[in-house]
Amino acid sequence: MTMDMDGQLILHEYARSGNCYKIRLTAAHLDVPLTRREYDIMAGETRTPGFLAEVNANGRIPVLQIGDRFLPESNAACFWLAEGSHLIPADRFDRADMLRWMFWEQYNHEPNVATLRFWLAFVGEAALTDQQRDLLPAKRAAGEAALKLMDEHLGRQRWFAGRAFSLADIALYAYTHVAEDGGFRLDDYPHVRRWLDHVSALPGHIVIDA
Ligand SMILES: N[C@@H](CCC(=O)N[C@@H](CS)C(=O)NCC(=O)O)C(=O)O
Repeated sequence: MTMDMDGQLILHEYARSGNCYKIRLTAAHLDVPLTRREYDIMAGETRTPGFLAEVNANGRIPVLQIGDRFLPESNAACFWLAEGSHLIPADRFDRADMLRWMFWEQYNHEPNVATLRFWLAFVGEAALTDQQRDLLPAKRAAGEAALKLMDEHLGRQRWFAGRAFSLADIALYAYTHVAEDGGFRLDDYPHVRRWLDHVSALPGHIVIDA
């Protein structure tokens, strides 16, 4: 596909992050090249005065740099990349429904499914603060509720929004396919399992960095 890319695209990222992977997966489906710049979030590299001043005042990756402009928030960056492409439904309702699932991902899914992956597989349970440890049961229950809702939806339709694979599927795939790192059992969600296989079988698919 042809796109006006306003110059070079640089992804400021931490390669193991699902939020960063969403953007790489979107770009892969669109055959858009990205230059990758890695930050060690475990060492606080997104919290330096230089990063806060120049890249993202919110102190987080991913950030998609488009020429001399910086776009934080994974789903916003995916949306910028996919504008006018087959990854965004043409139908007005389906397009809004795609955004619904992307907002839902950020509010109901990522703060639970991704946070447990980060705490348990990256930080390690022994190194959690008391406050984090107290939050584990609530995060577990909320993550399971999110996966159950996805499973019910995918029992009725093949893709999240409309009749085709879209950014909603990319946004939700990123942390769902690695949910077992956070202690979730994907076998409890057979429709989710089948959908994960459909997504990973698509041409253009790439895997997350280990
Ligand atoms: N809502 C943001 C979340 C970004 C986020 O939480 N980034 C994490 C890694 S996935 C981060 O940069 N953590 C490092 C820190 O907070 O210092 C998005 O979707 O991009």
